[in-house]
Amino acid sequence: MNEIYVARPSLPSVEEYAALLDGIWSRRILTNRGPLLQQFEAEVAETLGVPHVSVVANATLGLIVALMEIGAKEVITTPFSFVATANSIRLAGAKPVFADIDPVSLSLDPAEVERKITPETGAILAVHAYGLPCDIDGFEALSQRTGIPVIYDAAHAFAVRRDGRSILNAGRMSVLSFHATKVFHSAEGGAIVCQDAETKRRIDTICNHGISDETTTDVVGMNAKMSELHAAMGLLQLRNLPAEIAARDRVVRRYAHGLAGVPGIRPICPTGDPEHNNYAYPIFVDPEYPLSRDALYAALRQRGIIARRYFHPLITDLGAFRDLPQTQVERFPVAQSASERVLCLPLYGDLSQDDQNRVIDAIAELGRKG
Ligand code: T4K
Repeated sequence: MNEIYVARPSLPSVEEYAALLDGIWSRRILTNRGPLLQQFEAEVAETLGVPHVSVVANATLGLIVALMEIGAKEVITTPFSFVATANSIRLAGAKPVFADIDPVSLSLDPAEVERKITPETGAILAVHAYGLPCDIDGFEALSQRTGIPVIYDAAHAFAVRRDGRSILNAGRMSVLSFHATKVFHSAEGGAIVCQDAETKRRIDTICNHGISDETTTDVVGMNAKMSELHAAMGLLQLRNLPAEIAARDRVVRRYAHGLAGVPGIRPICPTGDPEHNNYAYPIFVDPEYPLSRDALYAALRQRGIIARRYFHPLITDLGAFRDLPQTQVERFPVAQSASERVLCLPLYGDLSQDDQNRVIDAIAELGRKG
């Protein structure tokens, strides 16, 4: 029996990729803002409907660069995320301060953030978890009132819109992931979205070791550049994006239909919403379901279905973060509850109907037997 993974990257044909590799071989420009990278950056901006994009080697570096650009010393963020969110704060030399999340969006709650603001707070790093938009209006108001900039970790939010506009235009900057497991990928990669050319210039400088010309390095930077080989993959994947999102939409509808009658199984993301990107299929395993979330996770694994508990444990319970003064004394009840109940089911465009039926039938059967 084949294993069914939570994510599976879509791929262009080897021939299409080889055709772009031919150009790279003949030019011998492999990195440092080559022609494919520049074309990729322009096409990403156009696809997303955002003014400025800086493509980077991955979202973790993108987050670090965004935080370096702001120069924050203390950053308020969520404990309910992939560890990269909090790692980036520490790697940028800042102190993470955690606040609880909203029970519906599963993203940072602006009211909880406000309670954590101190004179040292330099930025808010909010995550659009599973591509569900944060309370953008709440953060906009908070940012205007306090002058504290908001950065969005939009690793999951490629192509997500609200009222017809990209949510990536909110806040000071948004950071995307183009990792292989995402809706849109370039194997490894990411991007920083910003609203003005001057900010983009500074971001690009930080991404290139802080070098602004051959003899000038006025800021400390790093290497966050994407290679031409990754840009080639990204360019081809952009062409595949509408088909991938449409295929995921069909998978999501089948889950919604197949799991509708299973008591205690509750989908978290919308079904059939053209503004959502169907990045993941997280469900809540509620008390009416006879198995706990962890028991369901283990039972599915025994059947070769590798669902994932994103995000468990909370970042604040991970060894790298639980010894901070704040996390030793404070709990985050809403985030804790979400972390104990969420399970992400396999979702990708070419998930076969047979494989998806295996997932649905297993959850339904375990729900009957307990
Ligand atoms: N912020 C947020 C909110 C994030 O979720 C992430 C990353 C980041 C920031 C940082 O973005 P990057 O710096 O990575 O660009 C995966 C991804 O590696 C990670 O990118 C992602 N979030 C996170 C939620 O999931 P793992 O350790 O769970 O991945 P892994 O290797 O277990 O892959 C999951 C499944 O996908 C595997 O069981 C099989 C399948 N798979 C995976 C890869 C890599 C494939 O079929 N092919 C592949 O190439 O972190």
